Amino acid sequence: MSLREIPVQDLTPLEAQAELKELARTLAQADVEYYQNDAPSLTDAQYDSLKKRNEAIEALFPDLVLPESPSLKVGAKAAEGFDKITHLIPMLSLSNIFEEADILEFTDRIRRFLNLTAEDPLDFVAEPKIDGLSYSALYENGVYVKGATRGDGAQGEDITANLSTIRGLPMKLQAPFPEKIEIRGEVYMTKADFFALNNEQESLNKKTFANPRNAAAGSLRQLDPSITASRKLSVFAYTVGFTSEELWTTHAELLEHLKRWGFPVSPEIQLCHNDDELLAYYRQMGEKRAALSYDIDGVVYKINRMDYQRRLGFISRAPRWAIAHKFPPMQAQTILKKIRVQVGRTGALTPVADLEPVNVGGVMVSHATLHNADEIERKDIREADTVIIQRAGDVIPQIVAVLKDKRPSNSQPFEFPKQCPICHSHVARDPDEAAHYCTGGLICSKQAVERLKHFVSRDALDIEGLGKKNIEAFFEKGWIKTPIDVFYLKERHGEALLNTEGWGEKSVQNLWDAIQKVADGTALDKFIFALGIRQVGQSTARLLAEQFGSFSHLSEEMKKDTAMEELTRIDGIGEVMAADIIDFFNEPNNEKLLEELQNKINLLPFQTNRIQTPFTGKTVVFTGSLEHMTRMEAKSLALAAGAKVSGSVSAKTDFVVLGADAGSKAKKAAELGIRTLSEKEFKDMLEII
Ligand code: 9MJ
Repeated sequence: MSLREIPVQDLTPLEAQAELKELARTLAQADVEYYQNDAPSLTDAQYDSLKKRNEAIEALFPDLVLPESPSLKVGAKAAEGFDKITHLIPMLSLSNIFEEADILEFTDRIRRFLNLTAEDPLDFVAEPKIDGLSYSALYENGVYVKGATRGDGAQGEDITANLSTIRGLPMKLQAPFPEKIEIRGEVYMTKADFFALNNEQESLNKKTFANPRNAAAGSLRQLDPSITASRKLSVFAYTVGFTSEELWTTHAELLEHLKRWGFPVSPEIQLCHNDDELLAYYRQMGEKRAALSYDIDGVVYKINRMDYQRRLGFISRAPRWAIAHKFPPMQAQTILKKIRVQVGRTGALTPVADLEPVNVGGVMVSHATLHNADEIERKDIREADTVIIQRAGDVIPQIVAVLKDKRPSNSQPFEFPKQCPICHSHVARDPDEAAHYCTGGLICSKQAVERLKHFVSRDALDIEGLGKKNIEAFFEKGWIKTPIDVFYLKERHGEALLNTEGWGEKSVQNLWDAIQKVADGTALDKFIFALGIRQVGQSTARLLAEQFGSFSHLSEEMKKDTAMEELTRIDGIGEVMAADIIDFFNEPNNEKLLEELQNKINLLPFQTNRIQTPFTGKTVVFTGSLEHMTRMEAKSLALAAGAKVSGSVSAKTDFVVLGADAGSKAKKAAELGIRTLSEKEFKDMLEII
């Protein structure tokens, strides 16, 4: 049983401590992915459920709250590249509720806090919760002077120039206005602008965005403001941070001032007088959500009276006077028309469900992932079934349930194909893996096309202008069949391309320039990644580039009997992956291709950003018991200093670090004439005092 499955009240203090640490790490990582990389790894509901569990454990074990606890943070730290701005007043996030019943708890809590009876009037303003990025815009004497992101709530990024490019944001306020005022709201991208941007990005072989929120974040957090200016961003204003003067006594009045000063304010906002009206608003917005031109992920309830807001203040980093009521993941019912099996670039077969198209929260969904054969069997998913599908955030739609009572009487369990649907080669399955593979290799045209798409993709050779659709078209025409053909395209098919519909002189020239750029100089790690060796992702490609320094060295070493040993000595490469790498370099077709590619591409040596140390690239062996550090600590210090750590002494060992009572390894080092170091010498060489 994993820690997370143990009910909070049953956790021992030791388990609680371990889990708090783990939760802090997971949530911090999710923050970085969400705020800085614009690529969330968890859905909102998953994130919130982990955060809730963290809070529940902290409530039971208050002594164990970590300094880096996620409950003490609002968002992510500011990214490198922008100057930091310290907010005049912290920029808060909102606490969340998920259930309708939680409304009563929220309003009850407020009544108790303010000492109001159930009969005392208590008004709320209910607003849609825009799924964008919060901004702060500072105005002095009615003129826009500074813009910031929320960052971690205390400090954000200086986006003064970027924010000023958004058309909806006024650069001057309509008088009268406070001398100094900080307006806060949300930057977002409409659904239509998001689709248009992604289409454009795709045609240029540039990164597409998973959803409008990420597109807005990626567009706003550009170091070059002209890029922000070229993207269509929108804003709403919904609150005020610092103000030199408060001209309003309720939130509703503030919204009127915001409009008068020139800010866009959501037209969906409503004044509510009781819980029933809040609930009705929540349901009404849930129904309206799909029809809105922008994404919302819930609604926000705010206490209307400013004097009440002041009295209520804040709990940790969220106001007590407001709460976000989130929508559940969007689900819909539809018919699964067909189970189709797709072939990927490595030959992996992935089943996909073709659905009767259905609107799920504003997005038409016609496919869902089925992961693998086991998943289909476990959920007993069959063609013609009526299914419930779910779309949460950016996650690919999934099938959550099959309505078995609606199953046709002649229904049959799905049989996974025994032949590749493209090349009809035999399908194999590794007993340790869930995936099935097409064994067709080079003769499978789908694998070939997918490999080509990968070869030129953004994280690989990054050939702008050679997007997925163009690769498919060029493959079909027979112009690009293997990666080397990219570099003969101009010579052999340049004329024909100029006469091809959709291509003009400028776009053709841009393509030649992009290909030439790759030929003139490509980083070694990008090239290794581009080859699409099974299991070799970007980080393994980087490891290989770093360890072997040049491509010729890597391919020479991979042909020797020692290849397996060489590879598995690298931290992060295991035997299975090593076997795939060795197979790749020893396959005769690949050998020829690699030679040709090396003649066409100027491969640049790997640029390491690691500091050079006396241990960089050296092999270190530890033996005996160390006095001032554990073996694990010593090993990680050596790895951090760029060393390889080995368990046994051989002619390839560069250093042997001797602890007390070092035995046979010390003797062997002496025999082989290998340099030995005392623990102190090792530390001195690392410049650790
Ligand atoms: C959004 N995201 O639409 C607030 N928000 O108020 C609205 N966020 C908010 N209000 C105080 N409508 C802190 C955050």
